[in-house]
Amino acid sequence: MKILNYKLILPAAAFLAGSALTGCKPGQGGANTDADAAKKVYVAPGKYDEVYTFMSGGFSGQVAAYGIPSGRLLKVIPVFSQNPENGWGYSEETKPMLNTSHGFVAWDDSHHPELSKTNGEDDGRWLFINGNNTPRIARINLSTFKTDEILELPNIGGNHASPFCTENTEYVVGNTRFSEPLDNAAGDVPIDSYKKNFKGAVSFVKVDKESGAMKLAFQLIVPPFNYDLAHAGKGPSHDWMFFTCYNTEQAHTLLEVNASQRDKDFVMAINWKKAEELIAQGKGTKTPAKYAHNVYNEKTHSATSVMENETQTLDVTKFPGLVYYMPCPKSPHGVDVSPDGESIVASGKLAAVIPVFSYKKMLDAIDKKQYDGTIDGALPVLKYEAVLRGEVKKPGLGPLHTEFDDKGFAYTTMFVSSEVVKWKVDNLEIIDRSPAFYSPGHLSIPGGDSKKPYGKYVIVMDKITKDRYLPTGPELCQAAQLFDISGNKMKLLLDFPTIGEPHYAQSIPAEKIVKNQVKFFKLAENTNPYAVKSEKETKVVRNGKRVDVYMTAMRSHLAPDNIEGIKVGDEVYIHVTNLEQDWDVPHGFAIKGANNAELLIMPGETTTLKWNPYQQGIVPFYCTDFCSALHQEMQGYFRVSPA
Ligand code: CUK
Ligand code: CUA
Repeated sequence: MKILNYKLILPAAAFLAGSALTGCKPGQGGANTDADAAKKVYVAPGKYDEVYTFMSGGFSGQVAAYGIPSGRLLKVIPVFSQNPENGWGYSEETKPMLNTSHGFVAWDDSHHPELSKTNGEDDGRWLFINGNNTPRIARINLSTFKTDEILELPNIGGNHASPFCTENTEYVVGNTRFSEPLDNAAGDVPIDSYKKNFKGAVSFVKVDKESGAMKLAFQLIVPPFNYDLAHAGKGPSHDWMFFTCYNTEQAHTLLEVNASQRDKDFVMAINWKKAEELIAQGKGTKTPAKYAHNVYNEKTHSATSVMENETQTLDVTKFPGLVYYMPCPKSPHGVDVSPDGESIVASGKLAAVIPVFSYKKMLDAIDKKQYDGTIDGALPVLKYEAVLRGEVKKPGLGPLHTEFDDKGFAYTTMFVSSEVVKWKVDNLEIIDRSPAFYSPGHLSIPGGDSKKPYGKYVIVMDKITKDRYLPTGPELCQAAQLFDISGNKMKLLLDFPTIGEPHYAQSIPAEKIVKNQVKFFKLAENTNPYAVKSEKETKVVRNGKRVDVYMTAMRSHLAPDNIEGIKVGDEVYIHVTNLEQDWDVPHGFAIKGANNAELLIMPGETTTLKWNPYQQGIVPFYCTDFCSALHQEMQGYFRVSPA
């Protein structure tokens, strides 16, 4: 079957699949809306959820943390987008986080959260997330739920296939969605010189074991395909990364037709250990590249942005043994590695089977040179039959993504037929299927891409909501669905709305996060140059047109609270230090009519708002976060006098 515009037929396919499989009308959707399901998602008042789910905010550019099984939204973590709610990207301290080689970019499109791993298990330390548009990878500190680092990636045209952690978070790895000429070699080339001038680049970002600090270690220059999701090997396959490639036709126009010609595209297997060795031996080529590296320091509570100017590249066609291709039916979108590291499960979104490759057979095929030609005359394509462990037959239409539970089962989303399919990893037999509403993309099982899945739940992220919620005009909320997978049959428990588009989520038992929580920042350790440690130290300092206000916030007043001597045309920096040393006592700060945002200052933190008073008058300011019975008294005035 040739699906030319499968997105257009989705709702129909979704409804059909739903009806056929459950006998339910759309909108009722086979939900087990019974007392048992209600009980399973009920988290009593005052009780905590069992699992954290970190969901990408899609075109909001942020990350959202949910509690599971309740589906309660706990926090929106600002990452790539300005967030007026807490001044992210507005305060002087956080503005550098959004710096890029293109200047200040206050938005992105985030798709794939990835938890850091130790020995192949989620360790609860950091969460990585990709910026798809302006290629970036961010690192969120899960003890503070703050974005601590954002690294731009040069030489790539869309950081969709990203980020994926190797087994001990040695690297986070990303690859391009759109091949393009390397940045430094761009020149003025015609688009139809695609095959000659365009390239892919797989970025290996080294992660420091202690601090989590990221550094672009090297980039592998690969053929100009479109690259899609990937996973690192684990256990026996530890040294390898597996990427899906589509558009191996190398089309540059009308991809919906031209990139769906070949019967098989590829899974690209990269021996990253070997690449690392080659780099260590000095085989890398130093290549000019411009990319921003932004770091938020949790002691100064402020960020710095550095522009890097070089990367190291390896042209994989020049180093035999680095890259192999495994043929994979048809425009694969995802590849997932079983907990034991042996089965490599790819999903061809236009295919009618799920091919499961064997890592052992892959090594054998490499040893025995069981090739089916080469790419660019250098990169071996391994024979499909030689590397295949088997195929999951008739899984449904449009297999996309797979995760694993703790009992030897895999769960795959079917985008076109709108369902989740459960199959057994050892014999590839389908055990159960359940409709999803509608058109699921990714799914997330706690620990489901790790060596040791926790199982119990699967959260399915749907691309289309249609009739699941009260209508909200033309734009409907996006949605996730929670299934109980503790039994033999999957059971739909809950629908819950999400922010932006929830492409993917990673889920982790709550105890791994809760134990590391920072409840407030220690004032004594605050090294922000504008911090004041007591009310006595507050002051207003003028230097030409620049005025620095060193202010403190403490229940229930801001000090100083009557500030005169400001002139029209001044540049005023208000540095607010929150003197509180207790959990959950932020203060806010906002100025009437300031063309900016508010600040939300955590206990022990110093944050700065820049303000340009443009007209004479008395201008009130106040605390925006209800902090005590006397919160409404937490206010003050500026007097702005003529220049
Ligand atoms: S996803 Cu990015 S288009 Cu299948 Cu990972 Cu939604
Ligand atoms: Cu401080 Cu309200």
